[in-house]
Amino acid sequence: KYSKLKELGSKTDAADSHSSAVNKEEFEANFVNHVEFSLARNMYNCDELAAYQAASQSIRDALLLDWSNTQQSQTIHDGKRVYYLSLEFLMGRAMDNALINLKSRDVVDGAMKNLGFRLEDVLDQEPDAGLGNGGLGRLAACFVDSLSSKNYSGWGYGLNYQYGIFKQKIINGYQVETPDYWLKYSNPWEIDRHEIQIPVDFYGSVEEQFDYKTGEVKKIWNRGERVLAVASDFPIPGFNTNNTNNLRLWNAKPTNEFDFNKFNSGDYQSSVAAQQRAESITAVLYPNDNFYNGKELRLKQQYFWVAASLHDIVRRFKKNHKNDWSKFPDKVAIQLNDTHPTLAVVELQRILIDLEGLKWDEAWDIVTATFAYTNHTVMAEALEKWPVQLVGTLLPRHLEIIYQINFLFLESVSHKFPYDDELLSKVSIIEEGDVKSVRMAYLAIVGSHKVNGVAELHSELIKTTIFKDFVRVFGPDKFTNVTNGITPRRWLKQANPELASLIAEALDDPDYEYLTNLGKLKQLEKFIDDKKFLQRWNNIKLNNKKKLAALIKSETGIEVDPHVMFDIQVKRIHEYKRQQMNIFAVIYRYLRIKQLLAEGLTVEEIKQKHYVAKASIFGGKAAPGYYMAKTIIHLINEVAEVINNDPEIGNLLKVVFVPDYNVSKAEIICPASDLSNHISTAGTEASGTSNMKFALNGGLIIGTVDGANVEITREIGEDNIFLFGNLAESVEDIRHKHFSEGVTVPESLKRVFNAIESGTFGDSGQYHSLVESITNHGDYYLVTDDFDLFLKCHERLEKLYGNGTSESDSHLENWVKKSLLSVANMGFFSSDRCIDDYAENIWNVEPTNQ
Ligand code: 4GP
Repeated sequence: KYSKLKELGSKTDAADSHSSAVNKEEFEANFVNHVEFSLARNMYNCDELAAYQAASQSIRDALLLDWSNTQQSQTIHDGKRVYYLSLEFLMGRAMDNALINLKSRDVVDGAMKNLGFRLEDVLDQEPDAGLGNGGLGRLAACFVDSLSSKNYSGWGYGLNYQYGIFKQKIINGYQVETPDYWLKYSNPWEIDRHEIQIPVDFYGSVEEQFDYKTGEVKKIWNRGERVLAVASDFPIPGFNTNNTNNLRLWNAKPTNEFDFNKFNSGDYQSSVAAQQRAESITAVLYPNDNFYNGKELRLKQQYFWVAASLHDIVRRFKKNHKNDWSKFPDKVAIQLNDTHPTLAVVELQRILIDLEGLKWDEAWDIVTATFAYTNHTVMAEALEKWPVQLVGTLLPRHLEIIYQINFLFLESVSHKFPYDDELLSKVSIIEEGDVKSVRMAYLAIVGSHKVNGVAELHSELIKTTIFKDFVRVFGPDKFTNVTNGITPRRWLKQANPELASLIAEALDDPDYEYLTNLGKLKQLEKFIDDKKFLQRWNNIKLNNKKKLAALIKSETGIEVDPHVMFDIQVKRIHEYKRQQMNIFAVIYRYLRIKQLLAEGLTVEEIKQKHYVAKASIFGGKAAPGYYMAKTIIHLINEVAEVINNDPEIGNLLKVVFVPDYNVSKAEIICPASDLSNHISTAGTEASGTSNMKFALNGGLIIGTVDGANVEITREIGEDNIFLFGNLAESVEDIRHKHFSEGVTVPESLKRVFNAIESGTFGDSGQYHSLVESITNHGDYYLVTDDFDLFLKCHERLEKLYGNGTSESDSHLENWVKKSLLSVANMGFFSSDRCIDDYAENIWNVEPTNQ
């Protein structure tokens, strides 16, 4: 029977290579087959949505061969595997990415034409997989792409939320959230693994049992509620390789256990309700970025996910190594993406001591050698602290283990620093106080062998601020830096095919090998004095701006002239990212333009002498409970309404808020910027990654000396970036000064506040708290201190941009050259480099041979 199956089966021989590239005839036949048999339709009633589904399933079929070959060969090879645990994977769309990584885009483009469809329209049918909030989740998505593309054996583990990040509508200028039921139509990229079901337990109590044979006390967790974790797998194709890793996302399902007590007492409804409650665990992504809000369901999500993932990882290990636990850290590396998965540290210790019978110390050595932790923020409000009482109720055995970890840790600290009680209370995993809490970041540090920040400045900051006491305790070597990166497959080839193609031509690299060797971009420098090349470069930018203008028109009705400067800020809305400062600067510009008009200057004269014509383009979601962020969105929209409808202004200034910023929109927006804003208060943005996306696509940056802006400057040269603002080392002093001496609002900003307060942008009452946060509440984010510097920086860069058309010679000389030099020097920011860095310095793994 087996040999017959093998004969009938697809080629699953691990040695078989290049099985995945899509063949046109096969694709067409497969497509029709899927239309007829998977979708139960026929070619006469196959609309674009059906075409998307049939095409995806056909491509997926090709992908699955590589996927199973990869799993098979990784098992045989038995090297060390990496597991990236992240509560968020902000994947965006899968189809175009799969076509690019399989190098089959042209073939499928042709096939779709044959079948009567335009590939672009079909691609547009795919909903974004919005299983993340912002930077942290998108980073995870870039990392799984690089793990595959660089031939590592590396899986992602996360949750398969039924509702991803909400959809943002703008109604009367306000953000309105609507649910994103992204699985409305079945998801062709998801492989249901109904057979992989892992029971996860909650609540209950801990019992002590005395073992007469060993004389030891055994801890037994008498569980309460039980939920099943059922796997869904997403193949992650690598670029230019057959290596296809897996992203495994868990779904919560009820067990078959039935509450007979309730059933017998006739309470059928509530016994079913309890079962339904199980599914709520993976129903929805919490929509907060850089913010901790301690909801019980969130803690349940965290444990559900880490328990299922660890069970899976341990099972895979045991298949090859039985109980040879000392080998575990040689075969398994687990990266904690922020503190969200920190309970995994406790769970592995529990598995080893309670279920596998290891001694505490032996188990703990294995645990700490396995885990490493990445910190993504220093914002105090983002640091997770779960109340002890909540942890104890939900996970009674885990709380005991946390206490034991803390006890032994503090004991070791007091050995090293005798009589330093202050230090003990500072580094304790348990925070005493009104609400006794578990400090998850401290638990993650103690349970890991390495801790990293995500840009040099940030990695230094965590050592000197939030984790400084741990540097004393563990020494500086435990702390390291891995500067973030982005995948050039999605963020150059997919988002900006024209530029990617020009670069391939310039580098004489028809196979786009530079996309996995991004340092090669450096060779672009030789075109710096090639005027024709610069013009082609600039034309591509113009084309991309036209595409964005079309998106803006269809989303907002606003007409933007693609020849004006596109000045963009898209990211989550947060006071620390300072969209408020940007919109205040737009208001200031508007007031000045009105003043100049009143003084008798024409629009043309203003363009010649004062301001370039530009569109200020914003986008981003606010957490539903973040009032101030929502106020900022409202202000932007009201300002847009006034300026865009002011007949005197023409194309001199337009303001746009693009609703529902997401990955697919970012793919249109990033290639279309002349200038993008990365203007966080120094020391607050851990890294930023959209700065990298914009720069890689030839947009220049206006930014503060913060996060990865610092390293971008080092790589591309300070002449090619516009930096301004107070430095991180001054921020604390300035904040103190604000409180002791009060805040000084510069004249420029006063004018803006006066305009707001006089009702120019609608009822001023609604902006009160925003203005007050600056004038009366200490201006925590230093808007008053950086505002004039921001305006000055704009003056400087606008001179370089030129006052004529964007095609003029001076524009080529002063602007387009900078754009080229930026791109040429962005090689460092490939996420491939990050993954190699993690592999070498944190995980100790090597790529597999392909
Ligand atoms: C983000 C940081 O804010 C951003 O600077 C960084 O680039 C990104 O992580 C990836 O490292 N943090 C979050 C968060 O998204 O929720 O803490």
